[in-house]
Amino acid sequence: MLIKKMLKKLISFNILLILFFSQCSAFTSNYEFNTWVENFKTQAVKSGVSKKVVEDVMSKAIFLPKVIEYDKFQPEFYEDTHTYIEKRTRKNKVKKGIALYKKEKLIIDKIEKEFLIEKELLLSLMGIETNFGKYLGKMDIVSSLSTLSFDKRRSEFFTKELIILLKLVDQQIIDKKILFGSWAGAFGNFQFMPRTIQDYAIDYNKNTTIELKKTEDSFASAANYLNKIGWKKNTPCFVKIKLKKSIPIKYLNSSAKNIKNKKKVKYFKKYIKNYNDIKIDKNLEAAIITPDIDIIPGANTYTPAYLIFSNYEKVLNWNRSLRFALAVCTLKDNFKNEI
Ligand SMILES: [Ca+2]
Repeated sequence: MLIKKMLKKLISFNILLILFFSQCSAFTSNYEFNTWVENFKTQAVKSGVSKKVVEDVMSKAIFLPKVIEYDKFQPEFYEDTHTYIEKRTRKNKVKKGIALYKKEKLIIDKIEKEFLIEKELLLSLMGIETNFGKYLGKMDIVSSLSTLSFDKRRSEFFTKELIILLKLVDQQIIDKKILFGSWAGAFGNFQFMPRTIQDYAIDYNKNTTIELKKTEDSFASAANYLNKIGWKKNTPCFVKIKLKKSIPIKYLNSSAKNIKNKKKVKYFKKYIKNYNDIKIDKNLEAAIITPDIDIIPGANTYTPAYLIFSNYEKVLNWNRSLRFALAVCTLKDNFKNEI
């Protein structure tokens, strides 16, 4: 009996200890986060944002643990290519995109002509990013970006994004009341990060504000972005290929960060089983990607494999994920067959 009682006491004491330490660590991380906010505010003022805007916007910044969880668990890093593409390019998505296009035909056609960007590509990006404006994200972007800046892994990148966001508020390009978006700090129908807004977003309908949650400004801004980074209308994005095992491993890219070993398509002829079925200009510059290597445990080295072209790399500029770019170009082609 005595032993039982002692054991019970010991267990409840341990629970108390655990509670005490978890409170302590929450307190420490809150304290550390608040210290980070104070340092950041000084940095933001130094880089030219008015003190009033810095104080005003940053006063509401809180640490969001969920953001770190989302960041560590992105589907781009664990879903195999086939699943990733299939989930994002279904018939239902095509149907929804066509309905939107029919409703906004005049403006979308006008933007396609003016910026030389296929409407199918614009619809595809909007469909994949936000399911045509349905999932714009409800996160407070200032807190998302603050959390990711406070976190050590990509602090520099997100700190820069946050300073740009404050500048956009300071210059009255963005209204601070509408700063809700994705966990990663992206905003609007096409999920623009602050730097993308700064560099490429436009007030297309000239009513003095950039409205990235409305059709006119968001489509024109996305088209302007793709045009400026060099998307070439009516040229290919990627082709699926069947590789021979004789291909040297050095030609297989599996990282979106740096596409290596680009050659003319005809150079790869001896390594591609279905070469004669590929109906594209064989003098185009291409690279080979095998996106499942390194990500999917036990993935086959040679399949799936794709020849990718300059346009594909423009979509990587948008979002540096091999699967994302494949899904965008696949959905774009699905639209092409329907519109
Ligand atoms: Ca506008």
